[in-house]
Amino acid sequence: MSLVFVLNGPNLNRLGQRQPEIYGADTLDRIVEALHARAEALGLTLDARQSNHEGHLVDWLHEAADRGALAVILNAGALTHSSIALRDAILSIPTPVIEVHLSNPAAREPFRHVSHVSPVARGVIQGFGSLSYMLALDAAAALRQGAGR
Ligand code: CA2
Repeated sequence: MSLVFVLNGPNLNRLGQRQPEIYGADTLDRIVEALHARAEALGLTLDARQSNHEGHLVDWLHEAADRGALAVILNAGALTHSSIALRDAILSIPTPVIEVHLSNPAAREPFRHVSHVSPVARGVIQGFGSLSYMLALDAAAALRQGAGR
C-alpha cells in the first residue's frame, strides 16, 4: 500500500485549545483520526507526526523519501514563513510535498504572506480548516495515477 507522511510543525499540537475562529475547533488528534479513516478508504497508509522542532521535520522529510513515500503532506506552521532548512530538505528529496494550512496565510498578516515551502511544493491547499488536510490526501492519492501534470 502507498505510504503518505503527514507532518505538522510547531504549535499544531495545541489545536482546538485557542483561536478556534482562525484554526477551527478540531484537535490535531481528531484531524489525524479522520485522515486515517479516509486513507483506509483510499488504500493509503498514513504516518502522521507533529514536532515543535525544525530538525525533526527535516529528518522526517528525509525518512519519507528513504521509505519511498508517495507524498508528504506538510503543515510546517510558522516555520513555513522562516525556514530555509525546510525548503532545502524538500529540495533534497524526490518525494512530492503538498503544503497545507488550516487558515489562509495570504489573507492574514503580511509576515505570513511569504512561504519558503510553496515554491518547492508540488501544490498548496490552504484556508479550508481541517478540510485542507482531506483535500491534500485526495491529491496525494491522485498522484498514484500521475494526476496533476
Ligand atoms: O493555518 C495554518 O495551518 C498555519 O500553518 C498555522 C500556524 C501559523 O503560524 C501559520 O501561519 C499558518 C500556527 C500553528 C498553530 O498555532 C496555534 C495557535 C493557537 C492555538 C492553537 C494553535
